Amino acid sequence: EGFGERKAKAERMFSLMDGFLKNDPFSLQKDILHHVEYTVARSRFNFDDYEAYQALSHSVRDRLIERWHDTHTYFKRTKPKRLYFLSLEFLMGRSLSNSVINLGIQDQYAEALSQLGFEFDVLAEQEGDAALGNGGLARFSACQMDSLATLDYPAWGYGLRYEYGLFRQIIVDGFQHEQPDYWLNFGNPWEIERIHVTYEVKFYGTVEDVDRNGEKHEVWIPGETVEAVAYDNPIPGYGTRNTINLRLWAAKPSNHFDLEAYNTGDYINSIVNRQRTESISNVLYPDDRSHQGKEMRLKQQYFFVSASLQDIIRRFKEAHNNFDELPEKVALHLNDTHPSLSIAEIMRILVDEEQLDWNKAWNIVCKIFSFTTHTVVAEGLEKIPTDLLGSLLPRHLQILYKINSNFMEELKKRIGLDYNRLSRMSIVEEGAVKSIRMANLSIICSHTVNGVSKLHSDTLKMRTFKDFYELWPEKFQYTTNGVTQRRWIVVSNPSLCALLSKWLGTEAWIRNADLLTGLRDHVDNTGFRHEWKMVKRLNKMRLAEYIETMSGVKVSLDAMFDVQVKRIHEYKRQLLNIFGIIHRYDCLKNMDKNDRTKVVPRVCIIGGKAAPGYEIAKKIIKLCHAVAEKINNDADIGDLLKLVFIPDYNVSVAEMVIPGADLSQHLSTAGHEASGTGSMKFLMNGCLLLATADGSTVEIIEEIGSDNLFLFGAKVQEVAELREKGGALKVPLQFARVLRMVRDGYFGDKDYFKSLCDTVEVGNDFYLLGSDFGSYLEAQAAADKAFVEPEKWTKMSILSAAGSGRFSSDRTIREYAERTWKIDPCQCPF
Ligand code: B1N
Repeated sequence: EGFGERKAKAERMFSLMDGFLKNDPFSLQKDILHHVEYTVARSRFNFDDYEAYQALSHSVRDRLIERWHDTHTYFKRTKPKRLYFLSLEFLMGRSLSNSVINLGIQDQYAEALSQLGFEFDVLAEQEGDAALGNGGLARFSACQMDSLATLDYPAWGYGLRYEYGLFRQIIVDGFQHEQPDYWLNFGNPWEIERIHVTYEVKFYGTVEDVDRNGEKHEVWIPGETVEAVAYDNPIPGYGTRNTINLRLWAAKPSNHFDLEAYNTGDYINSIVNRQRTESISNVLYPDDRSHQGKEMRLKQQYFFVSASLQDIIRRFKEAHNNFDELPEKVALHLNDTHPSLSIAEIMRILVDEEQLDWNKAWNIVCKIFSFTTHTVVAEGLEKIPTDLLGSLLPRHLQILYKINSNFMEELKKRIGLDYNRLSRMSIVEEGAVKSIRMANLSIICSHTVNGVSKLHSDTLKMRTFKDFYELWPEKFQYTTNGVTQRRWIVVSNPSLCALLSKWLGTEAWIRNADLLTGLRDHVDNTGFRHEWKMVKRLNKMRLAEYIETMSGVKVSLDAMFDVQVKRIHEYKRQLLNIFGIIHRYDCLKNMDKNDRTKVVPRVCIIGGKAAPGYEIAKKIIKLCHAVAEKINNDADIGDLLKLVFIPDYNVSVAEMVIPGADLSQHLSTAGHEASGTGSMKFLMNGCLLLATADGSTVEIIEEIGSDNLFLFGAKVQEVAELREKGGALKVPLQFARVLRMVRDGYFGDKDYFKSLCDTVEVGNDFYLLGSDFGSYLEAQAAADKAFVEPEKWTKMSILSAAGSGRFSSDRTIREYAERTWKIDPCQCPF
């Protein structure tokens, strides 16, 4: 078929299609009803909210698919350099509102639905979260996908389609219990199953020497084969036709599976065995920042890496015929070390399968990878025991050894025989358990190593990766994290969105968050401030209603809504917050009745999940409930203080909690939070921060000024010194008193809380709760003082949002694209 014929055929098909789908309310209604009848298979006269949601989603999906096709046809035709963003975690949350907003047809849909007797917002609530990730790292991946699409970059995301996302947290008697998140139960309209896009992924087996043209070569003879199937998730950009792809892999048994067993007649057993292979992509590991060397996790990583790279190489070969061009056409980004087996896998493909010379392959490979690390301390870095790796992926282990021995040779030439340093920099860690250091591998092979904030990057250079920094200073960069204002303002805070557009005189801030600085021009306008306060109040109402349904606690809208929501970790110091609340309660109890009138009423809100095996984190959750029980049932305290724990904190809960917060807390011991991205979402929503000088907070201060937030605690430089003092560390009396109350069983469960109390006892207090407590209380007092002057508070709130533009993931992505990936926008014409 010639080009002319193909074009004629395409035009005829397009005319049969009747052009693109139409977006006027009448056409939308027709489409929704069509899906009610033919997709959901319900009667047009009888369908409930969930069925309406399904039909609605399918009509949105159709529109996404059109743009997805056009975008990819355009990329294929223009052959730009592409970015492949490799991440084992994506926290996408819900898709409906986000898609409709990014497609720009929100109003049309609202009207179409109301004519059918439905309300858009009610249907949107029917959707469950896609929770294929743990916390900040995973939500940051999702924000970056939104920005890549919006800024027209030719990018693909790759991930795993876990059948069980992050566990659901339920609270029984104050204790966390985990329940499976079988999120695909009711179908998922946002994915497109590609039954024909499949790859075989191999495991186990042996490596054998073969002779190839008189030369000895190693060849892997695998022992088990699993098939990877692609599921595509369209990611629409805002204000552009570009719709990029997030391709997630699911495991299914290969058709060649266990032929032996079929022949020997063990038919039933072989079918049962197939289910084992399906289980590879079954469940997301719920621990962030701890790596346990589990075989299934390693299998997941390799399954993901192998399928993604086969797909990427296939696409490359379709358009290009020489691997020398790879670095000009392909950028591979490692989101943390989780996908770093990619390095060994691509070497295996180029050397073993494509038969490139090792050195030639290595030179190519070193030009295509970039790496972002989200970890601060060396102990948190990922390591894989060589025993495990060698049995699952014998050829890859050989490749890793060879990469390492080449690197060691080169290194000796550069630094001489400094054996301590050589062993620190080696990819292979000798020791009780010999293992592969995935971070060292990633650094060695990547052209750029990114930190996630300025402070984080300084720590990487001076401590965590000092040896590597001294060898290759030019590799080390930082690109401060960001969040997308589309999700975190436009979707989650529509009233603020309208207010911003009104006073900025434009909606352009939705694609250019720097324009938010324009709010500074209106900060002295009382009319503006009044509207600003009204928006906050509206969001507080929404949150208060939610709190009442979830926990039965009635809260006053006049109280300060004080929020700490994030994964539960000792370093994030939720315990500091709870101790502060106990102290506040204790003060109220001991206060003269007349003085109580001057007290600022507070609603303290805490939410977050503890990793299932993390005992101390689980005790923190229990303590929070125990303290809440006492305070909330103390009639004497009334509205002056309430404490509520919000169960099952996730993306959609965040969308409601964040806009309703007056104050948010970010309490990590300085030097432990690589960046932190929650703070950026609160900032955009005009919520004041109470925070330590850690991670990206340092840069937030540069943008909004130290007068507009409540800063406290030891600085990074002081932390090491304080730790050295150990038992001689000064701790305020109030801290000792609060600790004593918990120890003495004031909140019950004395024995259960003992080990928790021990973690903050003088001499044992690694995260320095005791020594930061005094300054924490001062910051809290400053927040109270500011809150009683509503005009002052509102100004601080406006100036927070006005300074949040730098923390848009659009800025993050533009920096990565220009500096690290060297890719250009590629906008599909309308
Ligand atoms: O990544 C976020 C940062 O804002 C946070 O400061 C950082 O703590 C977070 C293993 C992790 N670091 N490491 C992880 C997640 C899952 C896992 O299996 C580690 N998450 C972070 C975004 O940069």
